[in-house]
Amino acid sequence: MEEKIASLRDVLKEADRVAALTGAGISAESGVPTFRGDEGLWRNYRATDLATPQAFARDPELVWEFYNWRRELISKVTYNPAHRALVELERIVPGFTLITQNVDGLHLLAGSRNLIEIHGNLWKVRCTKCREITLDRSPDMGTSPECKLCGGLLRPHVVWFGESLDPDILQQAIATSKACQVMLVIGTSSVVQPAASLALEAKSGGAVVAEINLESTPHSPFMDFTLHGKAGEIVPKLVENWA
Ligand code: BJW
Ligand code: ZN
Repeated sequence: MEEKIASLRDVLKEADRVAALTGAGISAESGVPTFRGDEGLWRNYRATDLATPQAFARDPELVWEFYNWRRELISKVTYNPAHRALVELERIVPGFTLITQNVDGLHLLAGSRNLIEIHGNLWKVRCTKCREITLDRSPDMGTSPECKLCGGLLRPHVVWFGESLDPDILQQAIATSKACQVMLVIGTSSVVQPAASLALEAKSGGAVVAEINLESTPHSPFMDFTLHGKAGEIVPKLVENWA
């Protein structure tokens, strides 16, 4: 493992366009539940009851209860050494871009700035009537929060199943993936599209792709590096002894 980490670090040192694609696993060590797996959110909650536009249309109060519970939980946790290591990588690599599927805001809190949040952000809300997007960090939004501008019902500014990603944001993520020389794929099960295909874009653009995950994923077979273990332990090692 240490050898693999050292050779990936050597590859990173040679690159000036590096991308990282993160998923829920990077925040697991901060105490944020992942979606899939034994401890995952979708084990106790059905995604179709909570994370689809149909669920919100049917029962907005239930969906808000779920998001308030997550707001409350995430408001009490903070970033971990893996988030910090990506901030460090942004500082040392000239063209570093972080693409995250996470909506928890922990990359921003840690200090990442060149960041593309492809599934939105839990701390933003969007009016279902006038579409205004606002930042609101209240841990409890109530179950029928209203827009201050028009009185419309607010919804979380996140991307649910069956919804399209913001086309500009998706384009930015695709362009970054196609152009990078190295992509680190950290803590994602690589099953949700179109996010998962970004690693394929990187690979077919000639990038070295590296997966950091507790376990294998459907994308492991085409990875140049697979590092099995905790993101909070492996990612910081990639930025150690850089000079
Ligand atoms: C660790 C660790 C540690 C743990 N260290 N590692 C093509 C084919 C098939 C289906 C589709 C397709 N195109 C579109 C679809 C449908 C759907 C989809 O992909 N379904 C699949 C599940 C089959 N996609 C969509 O609907 C997308 N929209 C779209 O494509 O629009 C166009 C369209 C419209 C209409 C019809 C068809 C197409 C939108 C997807 C939006 C996903 N939204 C969510 C919720 C966000 C809001 C919220 O959080 O509430 O995003 S779902 C959830 O999954 C969340 C995540 O961002 C996303 C990915 O999950 P992630 O991050 O990978 O987490 P996990 O839990 O799955 O994995 C964690 C990993 O970490 C594991 O591997 C662990 O081992 C690892 N781990 N601890 C390192 N310490
Ligand atoms: Zn409004």
